[in-house]
Parts: sequence; structure tokens; C-alpha cells
Amino acid sequence: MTEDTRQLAAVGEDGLHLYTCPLCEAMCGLEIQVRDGHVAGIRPNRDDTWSRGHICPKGASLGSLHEDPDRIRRPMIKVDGQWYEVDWDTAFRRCTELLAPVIDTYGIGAVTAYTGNPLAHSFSLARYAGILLGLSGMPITYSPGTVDQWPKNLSSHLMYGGWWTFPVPDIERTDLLVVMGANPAASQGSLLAAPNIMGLLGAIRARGRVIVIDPVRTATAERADEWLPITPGSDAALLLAISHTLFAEDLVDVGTLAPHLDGLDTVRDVVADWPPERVADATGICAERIRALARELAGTPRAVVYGRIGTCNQEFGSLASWLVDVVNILTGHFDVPGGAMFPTPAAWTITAQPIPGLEDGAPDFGRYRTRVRGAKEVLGQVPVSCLAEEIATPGEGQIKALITVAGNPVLSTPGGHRLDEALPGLEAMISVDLWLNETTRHADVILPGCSPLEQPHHDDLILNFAINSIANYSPPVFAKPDPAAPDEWEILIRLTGLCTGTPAEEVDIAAIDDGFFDYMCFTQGLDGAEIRAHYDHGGPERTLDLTLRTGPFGDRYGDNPDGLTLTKLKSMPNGINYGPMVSRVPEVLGTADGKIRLAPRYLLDDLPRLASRLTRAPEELVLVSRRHLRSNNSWLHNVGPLMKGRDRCTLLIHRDDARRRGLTDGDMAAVRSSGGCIEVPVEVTEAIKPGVVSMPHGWGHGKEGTRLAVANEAPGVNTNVLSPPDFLDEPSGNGALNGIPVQVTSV
Ligand SMILES: Nc1nc2c(c(=O)[nH]1)N[C@H]1C(S)=C(S)[C@@H](COP(=O)(O)OP(=O)(O)OC[C@H]3O[C@@H](n4cnc5c(=O)[nH]c(N)nc54)[C@H](O)[C@@H]3O)O[C@H]1N2
Ligand SMILES: Nc1nc2c(c(=O)[nH]1)N[C@H]1C(S)=C(S)[C@@H](COP(=O)(O)OP(=O)(O)OC[C@H]3O[C@@H](n4cnc5c(=O)[nH]c(N)nc54)[C@H](O)[C@@H]3O)O[C@H]1N2
Ligand code: SF4
Ligand SMILES: [Mo]
Repeated sequence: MTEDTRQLAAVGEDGLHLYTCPLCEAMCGLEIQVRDGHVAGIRPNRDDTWSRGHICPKGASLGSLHEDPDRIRRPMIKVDGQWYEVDWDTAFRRCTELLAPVIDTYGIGAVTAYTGNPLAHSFSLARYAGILLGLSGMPITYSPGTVDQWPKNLSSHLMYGGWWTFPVPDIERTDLLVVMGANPAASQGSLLAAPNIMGLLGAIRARGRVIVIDPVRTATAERADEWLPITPGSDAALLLAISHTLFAEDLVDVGTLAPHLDGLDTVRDVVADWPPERVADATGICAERIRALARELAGTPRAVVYGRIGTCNQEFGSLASWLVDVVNILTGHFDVPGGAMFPTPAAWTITAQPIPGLEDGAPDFGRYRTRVRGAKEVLGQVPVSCLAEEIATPGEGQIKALITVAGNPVLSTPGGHRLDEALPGLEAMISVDLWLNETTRHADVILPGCSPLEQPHHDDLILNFAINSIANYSPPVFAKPDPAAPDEWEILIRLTGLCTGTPAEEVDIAAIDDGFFDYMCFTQGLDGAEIRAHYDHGGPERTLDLTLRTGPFGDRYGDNPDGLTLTKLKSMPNGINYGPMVSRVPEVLGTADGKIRLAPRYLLDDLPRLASRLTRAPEELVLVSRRHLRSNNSWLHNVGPLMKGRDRCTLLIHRDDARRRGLTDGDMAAVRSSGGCIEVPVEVTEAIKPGVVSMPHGWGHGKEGTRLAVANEAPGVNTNVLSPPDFLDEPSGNGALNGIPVQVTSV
């Protein structure tokens, strides 16, 4: 841990500030120079104990984000279609006026919330989302979890008895990395927090090999040793065939994990039916290559398979998520250095707690079903694509009021255009957001939080996916312009109180905060009242201190005097790095018998659906999604410096597929699916598997009533018009945003 000799400026003062970028899982340490009250420059902090000098263009643009004139700085209410800036008290009163009658008339069942992705990266929101979702009484809420990692939550719940107990590839120490359905060159890592991830991949190549399995020759594949183009949606079949080979060639070696495994024989029996020949056509990867891959994985002492969003938000996401772990386990690359390991987060999160009623992995899903479609609940969520129909369909239980928090479902969720049409039918909509965008334009009230640079930062959820155990606290760079303005956690508490019958403006924030804190203490076997006596304040800093002090390195309020506290962490501006992951089986397991369930029945029951997929006639073309380094889902398109360069919202299409349709580079094409039709310029390439086309999501700006001057100049089109709301991974209810059958024609 380096001694810092730099002179750091105090909050709000000119000079040098150290700040952790809150935009993605890479958690880069930044040096921010402030001059005359403005960001004069952002550079990587080479002394950061985690990121050691990595940065990307997004982090470098935090100043522009902060200064974006379109960013909402004061609450706004809409009256007769016209927006007015108001004071906070008026805004909360308006929330009460709107929401209380809905609850009185229809009950809380007519209210729901959508909580979006930036919430997971926010100091204030992440620690307090549990209050809104857990205490407001809303029976069903929605999130992008069901277009993202729900299959992973499901397989982890079933295998390890913990719905956020995710194994993470130890890319710092592996010699063979197989990347399936991830493009870290753009995303910078997902459910895999690593500093300078492409640098780490380069280091693996220097000592071993990197193989990318993806329908697209992505920037990650370009920088790998080998690209295996796979047919979208067929990863589970490939992994079954790899597992088959491991058993058939006697390559299975689970090492010291043996006493902790349940179901190994079942797996052997199941995969016996899946020889490589059976899946070669469907995957597009020949049987011999599949066998060689199995041998390579088994024969490399430190190897690991990493599957991410391309293996999750597809038709067989649950099977693929499960089988990635199965292959790592069968090859002995699990819970050992260089394999897939369970991180040890320095601060724990409320998500580490079991879901009430689902404590031990009993596959008790479908505890309730959605009203219109009858979609089953899985781990407390239903598919986010149900939201539009629940608002639009009249009858008992119809959704009449919506609270959005840091989300833009109109662009980001399947069939978002239907939501766009449904939202005006609501009786009340409240958005906790910083921009007037495609979703929030429908709100009646917008409650803005601070800009990231006006808040402290310490990641929370992301530490659960990090390849090192780290802690890093950043004080705010700027002071809040209006010290009386509530923080976002306070906004969430007021809205929670409002849902339970107290006017928003009268909610006792401290009482609810204390109650939540006491519950968190209770989960650690501590008495909340006693622990609260240590503090003269509440809010996220108190919560953070609790989760650090009762975490694996914590001081346990004096029991371990040299242990970690927030005060100690604050004295270390470059953060603390406790080093790489360590073996955690069986202690990390939450299953009743303390074993890993290798063959959960609920997942095996999905195999016939996969089997019938193999014999299905091939589609003419299928659509997959992609990300770009300078985007962040739908919301960084208003930052000028990030929008430089050529149009990113294009349809990638293979040269042969383009030629057959009379398309050349830059032509407009019509893309049609069972969900809808859009027109988009094509980008002809050889870096994609024939039969596959690719679009980025998060575009489709330029809507009337939005305030996004830069984004609206280059709006792009919304690919989620093409995502059929009922195209799902059945076991998890996760949206299949990849592998969508489409037709492409020249316009
Ligand atoms: N076709 C396709 N669609 C996809 C995906 C895909 O791969 N393909 N990926 C899916 C995935 S993985 C995800 S996570 C979702 C993301 O979908 P969402 O979670 O809905 O995220 P965004 O669309 O980026 O919207 C983020 C919102 O948060 C607001 N915001 C930003 N910072 C803050 C803040 O600090 N506080 C508050 N209150 N608001 C803030 C922004 O203004 C914006 O309105 O998209 C999904 N959609
Ligand atoms: N710059 C930037 N960073 C981001 C985001 C962003 O929007 N921009 N979003 C953040 C979020 S919310 C998330 S969830 C993460 C996601 O992070 P990643 O998982 O790395 O996501 P992508 O970059 O979309 O890469 C997914 C890859 O899956 C491939 N794919 C599609 N279908 C299949 C399939 O059936 N099988 C296989 N094997 N591959 C397939 C696609 O071609 C694509 O290359 O990124 C996060 N980081
Ligand atoms: S990679 Fe970029 S967006 Fe992600 S944390 Fe680092 S600077 Fe921020
Ligand atoms: Mo995501």
C-alpha cells in the first residue's frame, strides 16, 4: 500500500481530487483536477491500489457529464403538459397528491417500480434500493435484471444456495481463458470486475491462450488467440458436448471439490446423450474442435471458462449459465487459483441475504404469476417485458402508477416502444432520474439526485464480482449546490413511506433509516440500537461502515482492533487491496446440505426444450446485441466528447448476406422481426458469422419532449422494437435479446 504524498484538495475546492469512476465494474481510480470550480482534467490515478492507472473515455468525460446543461438539477413537475421547476417540498407534495389517491382507490397492488442499472453503481441508491423494494408493499417490481443476469442468479441459487453467489474467473492467474458471449474490450468486464481487463487478457496470451466464442469477431476476439464463431443460442449445447467429451475420454477431475459435490453421476448420465456430433451443426463448431477444446481445458492446469451476457440473455440462458460452471467444475478449475472462484467482498451487501421464503434453493418458483400473460415469478422477479401489458390492459390489478429509479425502459427493455405507448395511460408516474429522456418524459414528477461528482463513492454490489478484495472510498469532488436538497437515498425513503400511507413530505426519514439499519445489524447477529450508538449520523456512510466493519476484514466494532473501518479507509485515498481471491468452498455455500448441487432438477427439466432447438430449421438471419466502449446502455449519448466519431448505431451484416440482399456499406436496410420493424444503416463486414446480424441497444433518441440536445442530434434507432416481449429463457424468465429471428431487406 503506497504512501500518498500528493496534496489533495478538500471537497469543493480547487486542486487535485481522487475519485473512483462509478460508471462500470472496472472501478478505475481517477485524478480529477478542479480549477475555478470546474473539472479541468481527468487522468488515471496510477497509485490506485486496484486500477493502477487504467481509464477509458467514459471516465475521462465525467466532467462533461457533470456539466451537461441538460442534466436536471432541481425537481420538476408537469402540469397540463408543461414542466415547471419547483422546490423540494412542492415536489414531494405533488408526489403525494398523485400517488395517495391511486393507493386509496386501487390499493398498493396498482403501483410498481422499475429500478435501472445505474442504481447498482450509485453510492446512495444501491444501499437503499432494498428499502423501496422491500418495504413499500408493491407486490411486483421490475428491473433490467430480467434482461441481464437472471439466469446466473437462478443457476447460482440452485447450485450454491445463494442467488448472488457468482463464481468469477480468476483472470489474473489463469493460463487459458475461454470467453463466451462477452466483449470486455467494450464492456470492460461484467460480473467480472477487473482492473484494465484487456491488459490482463494480453498477459494471459503472453503466458497461455485466450479463446473467444462469439457470433461476432469482436474487438476482444481480434485480440485473442482464436475466435470460434458460434450460432447464437447454442452455447448450452456446446457445453453439454464438452462435458460429454470430458466423461467419455476420462478427463473429469474435480480435485479436492469431490466431497462437496452432489449430482456428479446425474451429470454423467445426462451428458451421455450429448456427443459433439449431435451439436456440431446447431452450434456451427465441428465435433473435432469441440473435443479438442475439452482436452485443452482439462489439460491446462490453470484454465477457466467465462460466460456473460451473450450466454445469459438468450433462449437457453439458464442452461448455459449452469453449464459454464459445470465445465469449470468437471475440469478441476473451480474454487482454485486460475479457475472460477468466489470473491470475498470487503463490504457485504443486502443482496447477500437469502430471499425470504427461498432460503435453501428449493425450486419453489411461480409463487405468483403476472395478471395478463401469466408469467411466473422466479426469485422475486417476472420478465420486465410484462410491464407494458400490465399498464395497458384494463381490469382488476391493472398498474396505475409507476416509480422509475435510474432506468430508461422505453429504450432498454424488449418491446420498449409498447411501454412508450402505455406510459401516458398511467394515473401517476414519478421518476428519480437526472435527465428528461425517452422514459422520464412521461413522468408527472422528476426527482433528481446529485451528479456523481457531488456524492461520495464506494462500490457495493460490484465488490461481489471483483478478482481482488478491495475497498476504496472517494469523498465528493464538489459540494452539493443546494445543501438542503435530499440525497437519493432520502428520496427513496420518502417514496417508500408514501407507498405505505404517509404523505411523502411528512415521512420520518431517520426512523425508516434506523429500522433498515437495525435489520442489517440483525442479519449479523448484532443489536441495532447498540451499534447505532456508535454514530451521530445515518445514511449510506453508516451502512457502509457497518458492512465494512462486519465484513471479512472488519474490526467487528473492536473485536478485531486492527481491522477495517470507514474512518481507516478514508485515510487511504488510493484504497486498500487485500489481494486475489481465495478458496471459499464449502463455507460460501448456502445449500441445506452444504454441497454444490451439480444437477438441479429444475434445470434438467429444460433440456428437452434445447433438444428440440437442435432439430429446428435454421433461421434466415438472427439478430444479436453489441456494446460500444463509449456508450453505457442508453444514457451517455448526451455527453459530447463520447459522441465523436462515426455512427455507431448500425446493423453489422456479413458480406455474403449483404450481397444476397443487394446491400452495400451505408445503405439503409429494413429489419423486421415478429416484434416490429426498424430502418437502420448497414455496416458490411467479414467480422461476423454469416447468418447473424448485430445491433447496439440504447439508441432511438430524438423523441418529442425529451431534453437531450446532443443525443437527439444523432438519435439512432431502438433495436428493442425488434425484441419480441415473449422471447424468453423459460426457466428464469430472462428476455432473449440475442438470437432473434429477423428478415433484412434493402429500403
Ligand atoms: N437489445 C438489448 N437491450 C438491452 C441489453 C442488450 O444487451 N441488448 N442489455 C440490457 C442490460 S444488461 C441492461 S443492464 C439494461 C439497462 O437498462 P436500464 O437499467 O433501464 O438503463 P439505461 O437505459 O442506461 O437507463 C439509465 C437511466 O438512469 C439514469 N441515471 C444515470 N445515472 C443516474 C443516477 O446517478 N441517478 C439516477 N437516479 N438516475 C441516473 C439515466 O438518465 C437513465 O434514465 O439494458 C438492457 N437492454
Ligand atoms: N461501454 C459499455 N460498457 C458496459 C455497458 C455498456 O453499455 N457500454 N453495459 C454494462 C452492462 S449493463 C452489462 S450487463 C455489461 C455486459 O458486458 P458483456 O457481457 O461483455 O456484453 P457485450 O459487450 O454486449 O458482449 C456480449 C457478446 O455476446 C455476444 N453474443 C450474442 N449472442 C450470443 C450467443 O448466443 N452466444 C455467444 N457465445 N455469444 C453471444 C455478442 O456478439 C457480444 O459480443 O456491460 C457493462 N459495461
Ligand atoms: S473502464 Fe471507463 S467507465 Fe469503467 S470505471 Fe474505468 S474509466 Fe470508468
Ligand atoms: Mo446490464
